[in-house]
Amino acid sequence: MMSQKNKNNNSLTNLSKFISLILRHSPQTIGLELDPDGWVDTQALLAGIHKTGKYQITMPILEEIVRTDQKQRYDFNEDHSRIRANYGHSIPVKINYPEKEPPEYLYHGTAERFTDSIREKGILPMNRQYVHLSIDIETASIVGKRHGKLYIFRIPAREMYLKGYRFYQAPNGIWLADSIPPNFLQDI
Ligand code: HQG
Repeated sequence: MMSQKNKNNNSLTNLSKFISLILRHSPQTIGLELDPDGWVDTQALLAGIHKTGKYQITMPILEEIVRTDQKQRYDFNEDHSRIRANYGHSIPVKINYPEKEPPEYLYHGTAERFTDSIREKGILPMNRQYVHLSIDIETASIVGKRHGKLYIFRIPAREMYLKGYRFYQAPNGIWLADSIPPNFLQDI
């Protein structure tokens, strides 16, 4: 039998997934619009989610979700009057991710069925604004398995950087790039 604690965790996870949907892809679902830099009014988010009738949400619950999120998916502004997603958007938003020199290698976990297309066209942002890259193989495995049978590409990020390609870092250590051309895909 599922414990109360698990039930609570599951419902917080579902709520967090819904918040991701709103803040990354589809704010119009609850009648919101993102600012150009991705922010929405926190009270409007709470009211909009409440109105769906699907989730119990209060400011303390939202603050707990933001604070405890394992991947730092969300941020409040200083006085918590606004909130945004830190990465993963499909909507164009202007978040000034710091451009940084990456480590020698980054990794991209994907599904085997995408690899022919990736070898041909490179790694593209697809529905998102950026390609998301992982700092290690373990993290890339988790990302890739979401899509099916895991395949991991190694990316010589430092070499690309020295050749003029830009890399950015989201607040949680996830690396972002505009795209990875086929000639920089390495098998591991
Ligand atoms: C693939 C999650 C065919 C790409 C994760 C990936 C991450 C291609 C899929 C973050 C392609 C897009 C992002 C091409 C790329 N042909 N397929 N040319 N180029 N692809 O979910 O990187 O938990 O948009 O390999 O953990 O999997 O939501 O990107 O398989 O951090 O916070 O197209 O989202 O974070 O899938 O994941 P996604 P992703 P959260």
